[in-house]
Amino acid sequence: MTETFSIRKYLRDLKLPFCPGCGIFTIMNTFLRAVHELGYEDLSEFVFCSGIGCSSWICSPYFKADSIHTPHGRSIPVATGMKLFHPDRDVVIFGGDGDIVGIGLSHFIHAARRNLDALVIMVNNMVYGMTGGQVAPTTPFKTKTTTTPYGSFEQPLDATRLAAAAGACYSTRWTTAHPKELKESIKKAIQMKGFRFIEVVSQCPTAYARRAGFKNAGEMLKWFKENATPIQQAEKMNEKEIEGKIVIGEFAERRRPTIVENIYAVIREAQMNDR
Ligand SMILES: Cc1ncc(C[n+]2csc(CCOP(=O)(O)OP(=O)(O)O)c2C)c(N)n1
Ligand code: SF4
Ligand SMILES: [Mg+2]
Repeated sequence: MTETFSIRKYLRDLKLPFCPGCGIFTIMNTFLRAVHELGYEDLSEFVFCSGIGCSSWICSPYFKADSIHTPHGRSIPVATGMKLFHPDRDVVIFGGDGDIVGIGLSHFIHAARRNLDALVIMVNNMVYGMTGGQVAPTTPFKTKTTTTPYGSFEQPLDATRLAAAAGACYSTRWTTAHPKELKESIKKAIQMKGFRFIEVVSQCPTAYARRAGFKNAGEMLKWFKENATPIQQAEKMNEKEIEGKIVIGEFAERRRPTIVENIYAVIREAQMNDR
């Protein structure tokens, strides 16, 4: 890798729709930097899939690549069809927390269980950003949003732990304040097989920050840095100590047959038995 990194190489010449200070810029940049460092000259080996929401705009139509937008929450089932039809292409799904583990939660669990050969990158901005900042399944307890003006009364979902428990081959969480670790995880995940999940806790200065008590994106990044707790350390802490922390690191790493491998193995076996 001698050539210097230029994000433009992988992007169409279009104006990006994200607000100033949004964490999505970091995630988009980090993904393309990882791709560059792995030596991909272009994105032709990938197929991208996304749902609806700010985070779902990361890949389509901005990446110079084959990509598809699906209805809200349905990126994983559509990506399953894409992967079964084109097993040779690397499927990458981008989506928001609402998209992937709100409306799309059952697809997420089943894809991990089936071991769909795809990489899911979930932007967890802790809110429904594009629609104005409604509470999401990932909103921290007691946080004020447009639909919880007195604070959320629900405990948030731990998507990374859930993916690990459901059978994901790789499950990891970082924040936008950890771009180096995120980049290394993306590189590792691209080179692995099976269901791979990367959660990125990200700032939404427009629809989340102020209501939740942050002045701006910078304050949110500071909060990410100060509260990020490596999983090895978190495992030694009790429930009270871990409250309000963002547990980061690799939660699962394993190899098991993917759904594509299993389908073709079953077909081969059935054909042998029919002879
Ligand atoms: C079936 C359906 N329900 C609701 C909506 C409205 N809607 C659009 S985006 C969105 C939530 C977006 O939140 P998230 O997925 O977290 O993405 P973000 O904008 O925060 O990146 C909702 C509820 C929709 N488009 N389709
Ligand atoms: S609304 Fe929030 S998530 Fe959406 S682009 Fe603006 S800052 Fe980013
Ligand atoms: Mg969101």
